[in-house]
Amino acid sequence: MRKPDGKVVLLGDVNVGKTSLLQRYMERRFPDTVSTVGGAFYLKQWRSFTISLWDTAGVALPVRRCCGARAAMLRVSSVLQLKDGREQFHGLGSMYCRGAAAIILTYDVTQPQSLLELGDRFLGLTDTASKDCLFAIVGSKVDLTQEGAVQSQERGEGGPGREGGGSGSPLVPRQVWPEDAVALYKKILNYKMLDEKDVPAAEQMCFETSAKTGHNVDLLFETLFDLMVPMILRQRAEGPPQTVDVTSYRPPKRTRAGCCA
Ligand SMILES: Nc1nc2c(ncn2[C@@H]2O[C@H](COP(=O)(O)OP(=O)(O)OP(=O)(O)O)[C@@H](O)[C@H]2O)c(=O)[nH]1
Ligand SMILES: [Mg+2]
Repeated sequence: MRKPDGKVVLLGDVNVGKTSLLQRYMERRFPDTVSTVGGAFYLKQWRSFTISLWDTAGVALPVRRCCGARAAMLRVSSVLQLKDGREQFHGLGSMYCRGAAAIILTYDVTQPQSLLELGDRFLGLTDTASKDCLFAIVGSKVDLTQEGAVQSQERGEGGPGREGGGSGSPLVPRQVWPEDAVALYKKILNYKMLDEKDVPAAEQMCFETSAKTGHNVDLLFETLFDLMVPMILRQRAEGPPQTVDVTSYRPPKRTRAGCCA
């Protein structure tokens, strides 16, 4: 089987809406979710490319509550003890990011702490991503804010016939502003030692979305896919073949001692 041509990973604190964003994009609906354990992926065909979209857990359950599959994951990950007593599968997060062509750092526009966590806790997990990795900063649940609700109404998003039509939830004041997301984007460039002129502009890579109404969800993924295409083509031209060519395999010669030459 061919390896996917590119990998996109969603990272972010627990409950920010990573799974909902992916389900809105891939399944065109807004179903109830349960907190993700470990990770899961979808495959998306984009033009002639296959792209894997990885969902990850915002935080792992404490070790003492782990059992079965979670305990197995624990064995392959280094556990980081956080100040508030939670434990994080630090190794798993960076494992999911390995080779990623794009990372979606997700926060909740009504929860400022969720934006801070991206810089403090999640950015370090992206060290294993591809050297050309793209970063999108994505505010979720914008339908919960007054202006988000109005915008969606004006654009007819989440209208009748779509699951989760309209917000329906009580509106809350926005707590994170687009400038805060742009500041995080610049912090990432600093961390990665990238020059602003060599990467897409912050304004292009910061999104406010709603998985509930669908606001900006297609735009987010499709902007990333379009930006990934040149990278995929370059990797194809430079890199090793993506499939194993069994016809070119020659068994190693055997020496008298019976070892391989
Ligand atoms: N109003 C509103 N609620 C949302 C939106 N996206 C997600 N939610 C709700 O937020 C809660 C958490 O959503 P998830 O998608 O499970 O969050 P997650 O980031 O995957 O959480 P973990 O898997 O635990 O890390 C659920 O109750 C969702 O219904 C949104 O755009 N608008
Ligand atoms: Mg989830």
